[in-house]
Amino acid sequence: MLRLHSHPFSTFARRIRIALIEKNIPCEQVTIDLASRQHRKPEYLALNPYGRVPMLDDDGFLLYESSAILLYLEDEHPEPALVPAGAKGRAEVDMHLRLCDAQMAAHAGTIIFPKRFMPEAKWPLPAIAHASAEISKHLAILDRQLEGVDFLVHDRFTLADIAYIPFLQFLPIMVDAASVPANVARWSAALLARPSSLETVPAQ
Ligand SMILES: N[C@@H](CCC(=O)N[C@@H](CS)C(=O)NCC(=O)O)C(=O)O
Repeated sequence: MLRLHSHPFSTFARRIRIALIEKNIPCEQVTIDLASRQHRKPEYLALNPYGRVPMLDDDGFLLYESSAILLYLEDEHPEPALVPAGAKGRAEVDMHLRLCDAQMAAHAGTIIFPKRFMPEAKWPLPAIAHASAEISKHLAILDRQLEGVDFLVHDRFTLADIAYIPFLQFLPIMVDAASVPANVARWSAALLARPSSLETVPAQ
């Protein structure tokens, strides 16, 4: 039996919840209460020594890091395929997963966490401005890659798109809306309108 340890507000866990829905994989959801620091308790650290969500438990096989979990689910549940067949398609998906983490998620955290959970007076404004500029640079690159296509890899919906969805949700608080390039805006709107996205929209 699959068990996903997650939290409804977690961007990284949302990637997995979307993939589970897209692949129609039954999975028990265990909420780890981040607010009460359940993720730092010895019982949870014994499962994931990094004390983060998501964490997948497949009959005792424990896996953390959302990108690794996405690829594991793909291998274990290949239909419907969310990675194109062949070395090139898989490598491109892997490249985008890593770039999403390095160029988007790393900076998004600097903005999303304070803006969602901290009073405005405590927002680290210089760090937020830097992160926002870095995200804008990345969006410009994505925009060129999305010219004339609907998805990042081989013009079909893949794990690469899923990895971005939780962060695209917060684009309006990360960059000036008017500065979102047209192809990214089109891609983002379509991804956020998918039933799997709508079913997993965080309450906050
Ligand atoms: N690189 C990790 C990041 C996971 C992560 O940072 N999760 C956040 C929630 S979105 C978390 O557990 N934060 C708690 C903490 O770091 O104390 C992944 O891709 O799974």
